[in-house]
Amino acid sequence: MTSGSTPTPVRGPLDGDRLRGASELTPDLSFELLARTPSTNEVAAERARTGAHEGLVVVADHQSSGRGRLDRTWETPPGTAVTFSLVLRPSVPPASWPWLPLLVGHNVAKAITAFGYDAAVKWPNDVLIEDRKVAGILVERVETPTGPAAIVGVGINVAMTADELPVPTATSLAVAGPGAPDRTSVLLGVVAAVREAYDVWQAGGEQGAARLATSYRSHCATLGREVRVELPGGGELRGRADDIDDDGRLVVVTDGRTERVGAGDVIHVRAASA
Ligand code: BT5
Repeated sequence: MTSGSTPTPVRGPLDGDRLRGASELTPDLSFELLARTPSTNEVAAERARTGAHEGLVVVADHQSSGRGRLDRTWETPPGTAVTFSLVLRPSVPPASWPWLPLLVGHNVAKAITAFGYDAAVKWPNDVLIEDRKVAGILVERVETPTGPAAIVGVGINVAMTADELPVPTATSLAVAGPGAPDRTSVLLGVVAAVREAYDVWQAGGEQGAARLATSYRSHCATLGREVRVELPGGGELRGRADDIDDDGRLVVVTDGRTERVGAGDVIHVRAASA
């Protein structure tokens, strides 16, 4: 199902009634549905600064100027994607914050897997199906009068046809297999998975942190692969992705040396065992 001749998947607006129902049933989540907005991360950051509680989910039916990391853009044609931002107010120690983006990527991948896809997370938090990006995550810290908040932005390609994919490295649920779920179901499944995992992690102390690290390591598609890492300041690193350390950094073995990378774009070159 990867050709441009794939029939156009069913389109329709997000279901506001289902989101209202979910808000009533799950007190730790509430949904604010916007028909169109430039960036849900910007709206959610503003809501957090003016007192939004943990668990507010700002959803755009269409996001017109989505942001990626490092001033890059996130493009989604109307009616084809899930784009939302979840406000969190983590109480874990500051040293644990770097794990939050990894937790989100891991659990978005798990939620997509639960819909029947073979999804995996590429360090730190790109979600891939067959090595193509189906979801991107942008976690930003904002200062608010009641302490720092995390804005967890998630974009998932749901109903795009092959012709609508913004870049050749992208895929969508509709392209990856027949019978893609509707956008509202994807949104609710993903938000619930992330919120639950976050609560378990927060409540679990050191044990929770260790469990997350073990689970992330065992599902991360990057480990064991030959990688090229484009570093944020320019320059790159080539080697074998050997581990994720306790601070969430990628450990790369290159020419017998061990380097730890806290941020960067990873390109999977080939499987180490190939
Ligand atoms: C990301 O950045 O992957 C983070 C994307 C976060 C988007 C969400 S949507 C809700 C919330 N509100 C926002 O404004 N943002 C968040 P990065 O790793 O920098 O990847 C960006 C790169 O992915 C672009 O430069 C393109 O090459 C590619 N790209 C753009 N749109 C894409 C798409 N829909 N699917 C796959 N790849 C895409």
